[in-house]
Amino acid sequence: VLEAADRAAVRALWLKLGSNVGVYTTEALERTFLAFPSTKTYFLHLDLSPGSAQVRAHGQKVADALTLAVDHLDDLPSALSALRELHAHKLRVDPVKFKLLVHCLLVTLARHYPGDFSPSLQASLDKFLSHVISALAPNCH
Ligand code: ZNH
Repeated sequence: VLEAADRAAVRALWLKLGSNVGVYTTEALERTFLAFPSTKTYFLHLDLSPGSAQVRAHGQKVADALTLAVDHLDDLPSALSALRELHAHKLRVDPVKFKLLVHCLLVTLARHYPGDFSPSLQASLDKFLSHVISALAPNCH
Protein backbone atom coordinates (compact mmCIF):
# COMPACT_ATOMS: atom_id res chain seq x y z
CA VAL A 1 0.00 0.00 0.00
CA LEU A 2 1.26 3.48 -0.86
CA GLU A 3 2.27 5.79 1.97
CA ALA A 4 0.24 8.93 2.65
CA ALA A 5 2.92 11.26 1.25
CA ASP A 6 3.14 9.26 -1.98
CA ARG A 7 -0.64 9.25 -2.38
CA ALA A 8 -0.84 12.98 -1.81
CA ALA A 9 1.89 13.61 -4.39
CA VAL A 10 0.24 11.39 -7.00
CA ARG A 11 -3.22 12.89 -6.40
CA ALA A 12 -1.83 16.43 -6.63
CA LEU A 13 -0.11 15.69 -9.93
CA TRP A 14 -3.28 14.05 -11.30
CA LEU A 15 -5.30 17.15 -10.42
CA LYS A 16 -2.75 19.23 -12.29
CA LEU A 17 -2.88 16.94 -15.34
CA GLY A 18 -6.66 17.31 -15.43
CA SER A 19 -8.06 16.36 -18.81
CA ASN A 20 -4.55 16.00 -20.29
CA VAL A 21 -3.84 12.54 -18.87
CA GLY A 22 -4.81 11.03 -22.22
CA VAL A 23 -2.48 13.37 -24.11
CA TYR A 24 0.51 12.33 -22.03
CA THR A 25 -0.39 8.67 -22.01
CA THR A 26 -0.60 8.79 -25.80
CA GLU A 27 2.84 10.43 -25.99
CA ALA A 28 4.15 7.74 -23.64
CA LEU A 29 2.75 5.03 -25.93
CA GLU A 30 4.33 6.64 -29.00
CA ARG A 31 7.67 6.81 -27.16
CA THR A 32 7.33 3.18 -26.07
CA PHE A 33 6.75 2.01 -29.64
CA LEU A 34 9.78 4.00 -30.88
CA ALA A 35 12.21 3.32 -28.04
CA PHE A 36 11.19 -0.34 -27.54
CA PRO A 37 9.90 -1.63 -30.90
CA SER A 38 9.24 -5.12 -29.49
CA THR A 39 6.19 -3.60 -27.74
CA LYS A 40 4.59 -2.93 -31.14
CA THR A 41 3.99 -6.64 -31.73
CA TYR A 42 0.87 -6.49 -29.52
CA PHE A 43 -0.66 -3.72 -31.62
CA LEU A 44 -0.17 -4.90 -35.19
CA HIS A 45 -3.91 -4.60 -35.79
CA LEU A 46 -3.78 -0.86 -35.04
CA ASP A 47 -2.45 2.03 -37.12
CA LEU A 48 0.75 2.94 -35.25
CA SER A 49 1.85 5.83 -37.49
CA PRO A 50 2.66 9.15 -35.73
CA GLY A 51 -0.48 11.01 -34.71
CA SER A 52 -2.67 7.95 -35.27
CA ALA A 53 -6.23 8.34 -34.02
CA GLN A 54 -6.21 4.68 -32.97
CA VAL A 55 -3.15 5.18 -30.77
CA ARG A 56 -4.81 8.27 -29.29
CA ALA A 57 -7.97 6.27 -28.54
CA HIS A 58 -5.92 3.52 -26.90
CA GLY A 59 -3.92 6.15 -24.98
CA GLN A 60 -7.17 7.54 -23.61
CA LYS A 61 -8.26 4.07 -22.40
CA VAL A 62 -4.95 3.53 -20.63
CA ALA A 63 -5.25 7.04 -19.15
CA ASP A 64 -8.74 6.30 -17.84
CA ALA A 65 -7.44 3.11 -16.22
CA LEU A 66 -4.64 5.07 -14.53
CA THR A 67 -7.13 7.67 -13.30
CA LEU A 68 -9.30 4.85 -11.95
CA ALA A 69 -6.19 3.58 -10.14
CA VAL A 70 -5.52 7.04 -8.66
CA ASP A 71 -9.13 7.00 -7.38
CA HIS A 72 -8.69 3.53 -5.83
CA LEU A 73 -5.26 3.70 -4.22
CA ASP A 74 -6.58 1.62 -1.31
CA ASP A 75 -7.57 -1.29 -3.43
CA LEU A 76 -5.76 -1.43 -6.74
CA PRO A 77 -5.99 -5.23 -7.16
CA SER A 78 -9.78 -5.25 -7.14
CA ALA A 79 -10.13 -1.99 -9.10
CA LEU A 80 -7.91 -3.42 -11.85
CA SER A 81 -8.92 -7.10 -11.69
CA ALA A 82 -10.77 -7.14 -15.02
CA LEU A 83 -7.77 -5.53 -16.73
CA ARG A 84 -5.45 -8.06 -15.13
CA GLU A 85 -7.52 -10.89 -16.62
CA LEU A 86 -7.46 -9.18 -20.02
CA HIS A 87 -3.69 -8.63 -20.07
CA ALA A 88 -2.68 -11.95 -18.57
CA HIS A 89 -5.06 -14.36 -20.27
CA LYS A 90 -6.42 -12.77 -23.40
CA LEU A 91 -3.66 -10.40 -24.55
CA ARG A 92 -0.81 -12.38 -22.93
CA VAL A 93 1.38 -9.34 -22.48
CA ASP A 94 4.92 -10.13 -21.38
CA PRO A 95 5.13 -8.59 -17.87
CA VAL A 96 8.47 -6.96 -18.73
CA LYS A 97 6.70 -4.73 -21.26
CA PHE A 98 4.78 -2.95 -18.52
CA LYS A 99 8.02 -1.52 -17.17
CA LEU A 100 8.89 -0.12 -20.57
CA LEU A 101 5.59 1.75 -20.78
CA VAL A 102 5.98 3.03 -17.22
CA HIS A 103 9.49 4.23 -18.01
CA CYS A 104 8.19 6.17 -21.02
CA LEU A 105 5.34 7.61 -18.98
CA LEU A 106 7.82 8.96 -16.41
CA VAL A 107 9.98 10.46 -19.17
CA THR A 108 6.91 12.10 -20.73
CA LEU A 109 5.71 13.60 -17.45
CA ALA A 110 9.21 14.84 -16.59
CA ARG A 111 9.38 16.54 -19.96
CA HIS A 112 6.03 18.32 -19.60
CA TYR A 113 6.27 19.15 -15.89
CA PRO A 114 9.97 19.87 -15.33
CA GLY A 115 9.26 22.21 -12.43
CA ASP A 116 7.15 19.65 -10.58
CA PHE A 117 9.25 16.61 -11.31
CA SER A 118 11.43 16.59 -8.21
CA PRO A 119 13.25 13.40 -7.20
CA SER A 120 10.61 12.89 -4.54
CA LEU A 121 7.73 13.20 -7.05
CA GLN A 122 9.58 10.76 -9.30
CA ALA A 123 9.85 8.33 -6.39
CA SER A 124 6.15 8.65 -5.53
CA LEU A 125 5.08 8.17 -9.15
CA ASP A 126 7.39 5.23 -9.55
CA LYS A 127 5.88 3.55 -6.49
CA PHE A 128 2.34 4.25 -7.69
CA LEU A 129 3.05 2.85 -11.14
CA SER A 130 4.80 -0.20 -9.65
CA HIS A 131 1.63 -0.90 -7.67
CA VAL A 132 -0.43 -0.56 -10.84
CA ILE A 133 1.90 -2.97 -12.63
CA SER A 134 1.74 -5.56 -9.91
CA ALA A 135 -2.06 -5.36 -9.94
CA LEU A 136 -2.07 -5.82 -13.72
CA ALA A 137 0.79 -8.28 -14.11
CA PRO A 138 1.30 -10.10 -10.80
CA ASN A 139 4.28 -12.02 -12.13
CA CYS A 140 6.32 -8.95 -13.02
CA HIS A 141 9.46 -8.92 -10.88
ZN1 ZNH B 1 -2.96 -2.51 -22.01
C1 ZNH B 1 -5.89 -2.74 -23.91
C2 ZNH B 1 -4.67 -0.49 -19.73
C3 ZNH B 1 -0.04 -1.90 -20.34
C4 ZNH B 1 -1.24 -4.18 -24.51
N1 ZNH B 1 -4.90 -1.76 -21.86
C5 ZNH B 1 -5.95 -1.99 -22.73
C6 ZNH B 1 -7.12 -1.31 -22.25
C7 ZNH B 1 -6.77 -0.69 -21.09
C8 ZNH B 1 -5.37 -0.97 -20.86
C9 ZNH B 1 -7.67 0.15 -20.18
C10 ZNH B 1 -8.50 -1.31 -22.94
C11 ZNH B 1 -9.29 -2.44 -22.37
C12 ZNH B 1 -10.68 -2.54 -22.96
O1 ZNH B 1 -10.90 -2.06 -24.10
O2 ZNH B 1 -11.52 -3.10 -22.28
N2 ZNH B 1 -2.44 -1.40 -20.35
C13 ZNH B 1 -3.28 -0.67 -19.54
C14 ZNH B 1 -2.51 -0.09 -18.44
C15 ZNH B 1 -1.21 -0.48 -18.61
C16 ZNH B 1 -1.18 -1.30 -19.82
C17 ZNH B 1 -3.10 0.78 -17.35
C18 ZNH B 1 0.01 -0.18 -17.81
C19 ZNH B 1 0.17 0.72 -16.89
N3 ZNH B 1 -1.02 -2.96 -22.35
C20 ZNH B 1 0.03 -2.62 -21.56
C21 ZNH B 1 1.27 -3.08 -22.13
C22 ZNH B 1 0.96 -3.72 -23.31
C23 ZNH B 1 -0.50 -3.63 -23.43
C24 ZNH B 1 2.64 -2.87 -21.51
C25 ZNH B 1 1.85 -4.35 -24.35
C26 ZNH B 1 3.06 -3.94 -24.65
N4 ZNH B 1 -3.48 -3.34 -23.86
C27 ZNH B 1 -2.59 -3.97 -24.72
C28 ZNH B 1 -3.32 -4.40 -25.92
C29 ZNH B 1 -4.66 -3.98 -25.76
C30 ZNH B 1 -4.71 -3.31 -24.45
C31 ZNH B 1 -2.72 -5.14 -27.09
C32 ZNH B 1 -5.82 -4.15 -26.75
C33 ZNH B 1 -5.74 -2.98 -27.71
C34 ZNH B 1 -6.84 -3.04 -28.77
O3 ZNH B 1 -7.56 -2.02 -28.91
O4 ZNH B 1 -6.97 -4.06 -29.46
